[in-house]
Amino acid sequence: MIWSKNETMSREEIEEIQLSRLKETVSYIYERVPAYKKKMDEVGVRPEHIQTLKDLQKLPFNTKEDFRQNYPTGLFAVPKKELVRVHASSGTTGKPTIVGYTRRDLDIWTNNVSRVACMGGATGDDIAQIAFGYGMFTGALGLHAGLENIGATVLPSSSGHTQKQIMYMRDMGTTLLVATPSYALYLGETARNMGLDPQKDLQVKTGLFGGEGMTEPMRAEMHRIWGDSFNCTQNYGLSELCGPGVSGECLELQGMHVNEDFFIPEIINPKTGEVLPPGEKGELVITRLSTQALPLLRYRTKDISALHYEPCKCGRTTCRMENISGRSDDMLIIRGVNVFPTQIEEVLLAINEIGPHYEITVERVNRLDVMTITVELIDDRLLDSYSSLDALRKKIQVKLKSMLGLDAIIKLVAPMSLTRFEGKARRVNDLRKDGL
Ligand code: DLL
Repeated sequence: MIWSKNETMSREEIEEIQLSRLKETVSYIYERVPAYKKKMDEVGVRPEHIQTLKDLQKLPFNTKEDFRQNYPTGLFAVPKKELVRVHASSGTTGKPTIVGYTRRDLDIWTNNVSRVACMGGATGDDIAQIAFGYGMFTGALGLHAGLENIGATVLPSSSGHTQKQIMYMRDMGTTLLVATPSYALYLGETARNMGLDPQKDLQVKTGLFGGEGMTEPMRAEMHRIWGDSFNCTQNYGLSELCGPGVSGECLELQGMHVNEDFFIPEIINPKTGEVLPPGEKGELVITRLSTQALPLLRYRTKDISALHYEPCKCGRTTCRMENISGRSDDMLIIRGVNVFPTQIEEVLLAINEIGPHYEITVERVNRLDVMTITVELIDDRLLDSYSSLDALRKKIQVKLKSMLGLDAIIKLVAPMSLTRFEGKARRVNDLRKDGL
């Protein structure tokens, strides 16, 4: 099912809507967001200079750093009392990135998520279990609203308590699962460990996965668990651009269709900022249109992708972005949570007993991401006392958990035992790269 007729417009129609919304958005931001007006003034661009879609390239970029500098709500275009919802995602330091929505923003967001859900095969008959963590993360409430909007029955089971999730799945006859792809694999494995055959004992026919990338080996594994005819798609978004609902795979699996009447995607060379032609890989930059609370121009997502404009066999004409193949910064996604090494460093540096040398290792164990942080002690006398070592380990764990919301294994090692670097330090060892 195609949710909106705007997904099947001709290229001319799409571009016409984009241009008129772009002009409107640029004037709106220029009048209402002083930080962005200042940036435009610095490069000498005024709203009337935007006459064609190509003129978008005259505008300065935005990054997470702009959110940091304008924390918490300095990039908002409406006063706080006009907001009806606030969400947040990780920032590059201790402070999160705060995003907000007016009533109208929520309605647009919901409809965009409904489109993405339909792209992945969802229908009003589905019983949809949402196994994303409810809270400040945009994933859960975003998919929740989008699925309710198409008439599906939503089960907000949230993440965790995995065996209970399986019980709900079985007893309620869940037909659609929303989760990060790694959690979906873990759910499947847990079902098997509970003596169930997911293909016979459960009725899950559709998976809408996102919040982190799903590699092709992961997709193949999903089919092994849930069956060959399982509708297994992923969708994409980020909090700064409302959350999920930016783009999603349709059942043709030829990349993720961008909701182009609300988002203008560009691909740039991350080093030079130069805009690259369709088909070329680079950093995805997105302009968010028709938004009241937090309109954003040329937001650098740091995600690596490419754009394709040929219409798709599914009938949609919106452009497709290739599934994300990496990031142009060092952000890690661990169990769907965005983690910047700088956040970890900030916690470690505030603890007296440990030095500035550390290594982060992320692996996938039993389908779940496991993060181990190896930290050097300042004084090796601590190694003689098991109880002090254990207390220190726990202290680091608690501080990291409160900063990131994630558990980590902490290994404490003797002074001078970690590798030293002459150039840029390589502190992150991500061993999950090969798919599963
Ligand atoms: O993850 C929004 C979302 C939730 C999208 C649920 C889809 C489903 P953030 O927490 O701000 O927002 O994280 C955004 O997550 O820049 C990507 O690096 C990564 N990401 C999200 N979806 C995908 C995907 C949500 N399908 C960051 N493939 C983004 C690869 C993804 N990476």
